[in-house]
Amino acid sequence: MQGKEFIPLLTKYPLQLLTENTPNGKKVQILLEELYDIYGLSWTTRLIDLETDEQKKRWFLQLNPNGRIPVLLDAVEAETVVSVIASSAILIYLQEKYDERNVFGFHSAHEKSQAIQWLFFWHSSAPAQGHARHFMKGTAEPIPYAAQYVQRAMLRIYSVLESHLSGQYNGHSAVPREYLAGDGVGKYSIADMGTWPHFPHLLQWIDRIAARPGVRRGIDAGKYDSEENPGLLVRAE
Ligand SMILES: N[C@@H](CCC(=O)N[C@@H](CS)C(=O)NCC(=O)O)C(=O)O
Repeated sequence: MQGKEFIPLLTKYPLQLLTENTPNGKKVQILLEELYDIYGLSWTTRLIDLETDEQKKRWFLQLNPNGRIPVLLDAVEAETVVSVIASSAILIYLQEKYDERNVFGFHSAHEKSQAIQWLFFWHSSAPAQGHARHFMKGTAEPIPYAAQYVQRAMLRIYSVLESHLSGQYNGHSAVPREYLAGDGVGKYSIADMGTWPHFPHLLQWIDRIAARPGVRRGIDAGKYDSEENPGLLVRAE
């Protein structure tokens, strides 16, 4: 999108992020901070009050007709400010333009495509999370069929991520992946940044449980894995 009728305030700085600390805002905030660490990238942050619907006002709709954050404004030439909308598209734009060494992206076409595939996967799945919240908790009267439908849809989406990360379909190796995109165990990239912020409670829960000494010991392969402890195997004669 090419912005024309700009409010002077918005053209003052070369790179600006209009955001709020929501999952879609966070993913772009994270990439900007990562780019700062690697390249010293600087930008201006502008916070949008979603409670008062600032994002539905005319000035904002000129930048993003979808009336949602995040929006990235980039002054590409003296008189031209580009408005980039849709969080995953912003991640791709920033990575392509400001991450020259591909620290958060990939050199090879197939790995680059993997990152885009997983960005698309989550971008198209994320709205289902909102639908699930609505039909499971937000309706005045319970609608059991709808609640069950959206819950199943969400569980299916989570199971796709889980099985991808588990590496179970990686052929013989079945090595768990560390990141969503990239060969082998993968590499931290925009695909992870685009997905991770949508799981704040789940992640805290996983970390909280995983940090318990009893849990660490209770899942210790050195103690409980039959390959490492063949002496503990029980076999019927
Ligand atoms: N597909 C859009 C969704 C953006 C979105 O849903 N933003 C939310 C905050 S996470 C928002 O602005 N909500 C306020 C509203 O809908 O008016 C993207 O990825 O950028």
